Parts: sequence; structure tokens; C-alpha cells
Amino acid sequence: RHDPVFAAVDLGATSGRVITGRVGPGELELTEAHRFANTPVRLPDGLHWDVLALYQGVLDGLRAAARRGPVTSVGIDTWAVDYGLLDSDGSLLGLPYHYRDERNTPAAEKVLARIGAQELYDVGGLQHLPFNTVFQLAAHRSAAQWPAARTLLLMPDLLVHWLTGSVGAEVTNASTTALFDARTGAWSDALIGRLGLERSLFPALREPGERAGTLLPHVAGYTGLPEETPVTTVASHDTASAVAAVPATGPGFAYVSCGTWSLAGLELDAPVLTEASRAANFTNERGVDGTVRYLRNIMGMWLLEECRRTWERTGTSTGLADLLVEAARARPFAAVIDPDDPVFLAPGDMPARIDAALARTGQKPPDGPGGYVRCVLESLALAHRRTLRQAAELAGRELTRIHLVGGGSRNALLCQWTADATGLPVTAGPAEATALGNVLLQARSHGLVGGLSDMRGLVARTQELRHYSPRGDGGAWDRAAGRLEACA
Ligand code: LFR
Repeated sequence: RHDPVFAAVDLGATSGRVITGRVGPGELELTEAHRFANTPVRLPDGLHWDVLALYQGVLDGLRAAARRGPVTSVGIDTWAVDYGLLDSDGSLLGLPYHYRDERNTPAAEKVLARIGAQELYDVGGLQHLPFNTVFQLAAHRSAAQWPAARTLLLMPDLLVHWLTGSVGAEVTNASTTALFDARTGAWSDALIGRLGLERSLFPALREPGERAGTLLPHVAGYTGLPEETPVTTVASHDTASAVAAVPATGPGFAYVSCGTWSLAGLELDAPVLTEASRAANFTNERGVDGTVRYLRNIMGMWLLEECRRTWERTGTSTGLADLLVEAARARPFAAVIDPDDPVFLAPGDMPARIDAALARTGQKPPDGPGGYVRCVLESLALAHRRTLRQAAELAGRELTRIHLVGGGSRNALLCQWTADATGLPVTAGPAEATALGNVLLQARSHGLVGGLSDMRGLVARTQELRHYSPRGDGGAWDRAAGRLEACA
């Protein structure tokens, strides 16, 4: 068998992976070649990504992939919004900041005072999140290194640059900067100018499927991959890759890409830039083939993961399987929080912040870790319901099914409760939607699959999916949804 194999580099907020994907007629099979931790580092000037450790993990992963056999091409995706700055020699200026760094919130306020939320939304169509690149840049401009900056590269573009020497800005990820025009699909020269930023900081855009370059000699030498191995531009925003691999076979689907974040929404042909959409804080990020990812960021599994990190520090048991058993036994709807509350954004003691949020809304703290986990998962299911219903209304769509993809799709409680809360059937999986999307975009550029519906059909036929039907306890979820609104 000599089916082509593609290497997908997928960096998430807590770990990075290099996954190989074998693509043949009617076949799509992933194998993990290498996994490494992504551990952010706090320095005196803020919270940073350890970008050199990440790059080294990428190199080691490519080497592990090369040892298994020939690799047809390489693609890279990561989270969005974060970037590195290069000087005129092409050297990295300082360490990229982590989007959870606290410096962004005051910077965002300053930008909004100058430009105004309406004008920003009218151009970029993005949900207001304090870490959108436009706000990070406002904070960054007072740094001593700023005047030396010549090129801004978003995280995946930076890694592509280090592998190949080439410079570009992939569109799905560029669309998360707020400096990208959601209507035209190009950098907004007008907004960049209004903010007093140099237009030359922003490289030429690249579409998924384009060849970014081939490996630099020292990269080929280290990894054992041939120098002519192409690095293919994929949907380099992980959420765009995940949405491309949603195994939907018909219209009327909603998706929840559930990992550190829950990204809940719809795929549209055109952005929704109405005032109602802005007020409801929906994002219009760019998807594959000019589609629009109309969604909202919900705090996601971060709430649970950050609870577990806190418990780990205090020596409480944190095994996920046990916690989920306890959560299933805990009292239903004992406590409801609003996952969208910005108090949960920064790293730190999550159980204490949940307690404080519950106290503010006249609720009692949960009973033991299982109670916290139940509170988080029920609250997430309620947030999925609220967001998807609003998205459908604002976009004038009728929903028939939810596809829950990403690591969260392994969480049976969350899947079932999302079905129960929404009254819609949930198809769960694949957990590796992002890596699949990355592999499929490469396979497409090599002529092995067709358009989005072809790619999705292949995922639906080859990957293991689970189905959850809503159970008839809708009334209890309606009442809990009322409590969520009371928290907001
Ligand atoms: C998910 C994700 C979200 C983005 C957030 C921060 O991994 O990419 O789509 O809003 O991370 O970049």
C-alpha cells in the first residue's frame, strides 16, 4: 500500500501533536507520531508561550513522522490571535504573548474609546474578546522593541516561516485579528491606517491549499524529511480546520468545536454584521473556501481543566474518569454559572472563582469536586443551548442537528446534556477533527479529495461517531436556562 501520508502539526493550548494521516480512496486514518506539552511561562513582563519549546516539539514530531515512512507534505495549525514580531533581519523580537495575559483588557478599552465597537464590528465582524490581535497590538506598541518590528506573523505562520523561510498570512487565522475585512476577505487597509499601524507589518494573504514553501536545509537535516517536502497552507486556525472536518452530510447543522474553548455556531455563506449580531457578540471568522464561521467563544473545558490544575496543586484527586463518575452522581442543577463571565478567563484558582460567582448569584458552593464538575458541564450545556439558539435566530436558520467535535466529544455527560438542553440530536466526534481538517486540506491540494462536502463525507464514513438523542426532561433545562440568564 502506498497511500500518501500527510503530517499535521496541531498545537493546542495545553499540548502539541504531530499526527500523520493516510489518505486513500474512501480511507482516512490518523496516527499520532509525537505529543508534547505546551507550558506557558510567566515572566516579569507577562504570560508568554514557550515558542522555542513548541518549535522543537514540531521538529521532533516531524522527525518521528519521517521515521515511519515517506511524508507527502506538512501542514500547521494552532490557536488564533497570537503572533510574533520579526525585525528587518527576520529575527524574532521577544517572546510571543499568551492571549490570556492580563495586559489586553485595559488596552482593549483604549482602542474602543478611539475606534468604537460598532466600527470595529462593521469591519472585522468579531466577537469582542480582550485578546483579539488588534487589542494586543495596542498593548504592544509601547514596548521598546516595537519600533524595530517589520513583520507580524501569527503563530502558525511563524512556525511555517521557521520551517521554510517563507512569509505569509493564512486567511482563516488572519480573520481573527480584527484587522481583516469580513466582507472583502482582505486586510483592512483603512482600519490598519486608522490605528496608526504600518501596513507593511501585515504579510500577503495565503489561502488554504497554497504551497507555502519547502523545508530549509537544516530542517530537512534534523527531521530526516527531504528538502523538497512541501509545507502546505492549511486552515491554520485550529477551529477552521475542525469545522472543515465536521462530519455533516446535509444542511441545517450546527457545530460545537469543544476543547479548551467551546466554539459554537453555524457555517454561513456571508457574514452577519447587524447591530443585533454585534450586541449578541457573535464572531464572523473566515472558514475554508470563503465560508463564514458564525460562532461565539464559550469558555469551554478550560473551566474543568483549570479546576483540575488547582486541585492538583492542593493534592485533591484529579483523575478525569473518577471525576466524571462523581459528577454523574452529583445533584442535578445544584449550581449554575455563566461560562461567558470574563472572570474565568485568566489562569488561576478556578474553584474559588466558581464559588465567588455562585455567591454573587445567591447560590451555594458545590459539594466536592464532582459537584464542581457537574456545575461546569451543565453550565456549558446551557451555554451551548443559548449560543446555538441565538446563532440560528440571528442568521435566520433552522437547526436539525448538532455536531460536537474535538476532545470534548469524548465527554459523554457533556454530549448527552447538550442534546437534552437543546432538544436536538448530537453527533459526537471525531475528537481529532482539527488534525483531520489539517490532513484533508493537504490531501485536497494534492488532488485526493474534492470540496468541503466531499471532505466531510469522507470523515463521516471513516471516523467513529456516537449519537445522543435528547431525553424528555426539557422542562428542567428550561428552568436552568432561566437561572443562566439570571447569572449573566
Ligand atoms: C481554539 C481557539 C479559538 C480562539 C482561541 C484563542 O483553540 O483557536 O478559536 O478564539 O483558541 O486563540
